[in-house]
Amino acid sequence: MMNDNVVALPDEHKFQARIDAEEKIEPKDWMPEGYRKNLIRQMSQHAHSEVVGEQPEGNWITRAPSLERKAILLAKVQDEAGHGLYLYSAAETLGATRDEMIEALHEGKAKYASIFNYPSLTWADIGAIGWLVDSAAIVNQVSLQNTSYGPYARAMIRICKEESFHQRQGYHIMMTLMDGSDEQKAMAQDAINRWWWPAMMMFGPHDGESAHSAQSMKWKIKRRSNDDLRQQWVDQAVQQAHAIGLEVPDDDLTWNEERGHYDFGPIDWDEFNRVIAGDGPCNRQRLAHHKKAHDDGAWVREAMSAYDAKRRAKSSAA
Ligand code: FAQ
Repeated sequence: MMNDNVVALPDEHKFQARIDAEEKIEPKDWMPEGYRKNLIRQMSQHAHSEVVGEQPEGNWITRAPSLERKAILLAKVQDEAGHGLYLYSAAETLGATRDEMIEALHEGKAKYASIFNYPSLTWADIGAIGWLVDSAAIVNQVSLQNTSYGPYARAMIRICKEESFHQRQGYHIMMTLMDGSDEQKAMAQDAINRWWWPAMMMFGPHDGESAHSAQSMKWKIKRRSNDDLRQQWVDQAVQQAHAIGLEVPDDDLTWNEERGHYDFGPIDWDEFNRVIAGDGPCNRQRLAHHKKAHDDGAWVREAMSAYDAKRRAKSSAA
C-alpha cells in the first residue's frame, strides 16, 4: 500500500530541466525555496511600483488641461492600480500574503521603482512619464511575458496591452506640446531633461553589478539582462525624441554604426543608490502618502471581510 505522506520531491535538476524545456511553473508545482523567494521579491516590488507610480500622475488629475486629457489620465492611473492588483494576486499564489507585502514596503524592506521618487512638476511631466517611463516598463514587461512562472507571465500579457495605450497617451502629450508655443516646447524639453536619466536607471544596475541577474536568468524569471533591455529602450526612445524635435540630454549620445546601437554616457549610480536607499527627492513623501491611504482604507478592508464572513456563514447554513 502506498503511504500518502511520502512524496518523492523532484530535485532541483528536474526543476531546472523543466525550466530549460520552457515549461511554465504553476503555483502547486514543486519549486526551490530560492525561486519562490526571488519571485516574491521581484513580483511584490513590481506591484508596489505600479501602485506608488500612481502618485506622480495622480498629482495632475485635477489640473489636466482639458476634460479629455483628464478622462484619459484618470483611466491610466486606474489601470496602474489594476496592474498592482494582478501582480499582488499573482504573488499571493506563492504563499505571500498581501499584508506581509504591504508591511515590507512600509518598513522599507521592499523596494519600488526608483523613478517614482522624482516629482512631477509640470503637465509636460505627465507626457514624459507616459512616454519614457511606460515605454521603459513595456520593454521590460514584454520580455517578462515569457517569464517561467505561469501566473506572472499571464499577468504580464494583460498589463502589456494596457501599457501600450499609456505610452501612446504620453507621447501624444509630448507631440502636442512640441507642436505648440515656444513656452510649451520649452516645457516639454525641460521634462525630458529631468526624466531621461531616471528612466535609464529603471533597468537597474549594469549586468556585471546586478545581484540577482545570473540566478534569475538561469531560472528564466528574467529573460533579458538589464543592459540589453536598457539598450533597446535607448535606441527606440532617441528616435522618438528626435522625430518631434526634442533633444536627448546626453552629450555622449552617438550612433555606433558597428554595433548598430546608440552609445550613451555614464549613468550616475551614486544618485541611483541614494534613491533606492530611501534618499531621493520624494521617497519620504511617497511612503507617507501610501501609509496614509492604506490606513484610511482600513474600514473598507474590514467591511469587505465582514461581508465575506457573513456571506460564507449564510452559504454554509443553506
Ligand atoms: N528601482 O540585481 P538587480 C512601471 C534593485 S512598472 C528600484 O539588477 P533585479 C509601470 C533591485 O530590486 C516599473 N530598485 O535586481 C508604471 C535589487 O534590490 P533588492 C517596475 C531597483 O530584480 C508606469 C538591487 O537593486 N517594473 O513603471 C531598480 O534582478 C507609469 C539589485 O538589482 C518592474 O518592477 C529600480 N529601477 O532587476 C506605473 C519590472 N533596479 O531587491 C505607473 C519587474 C534595481 O535585492 C506609472 N522587475 N533595483 O533589495 C524587474 O524586471 C527587475 O526587478 C529589475 C531589477 C530589472 C527592475
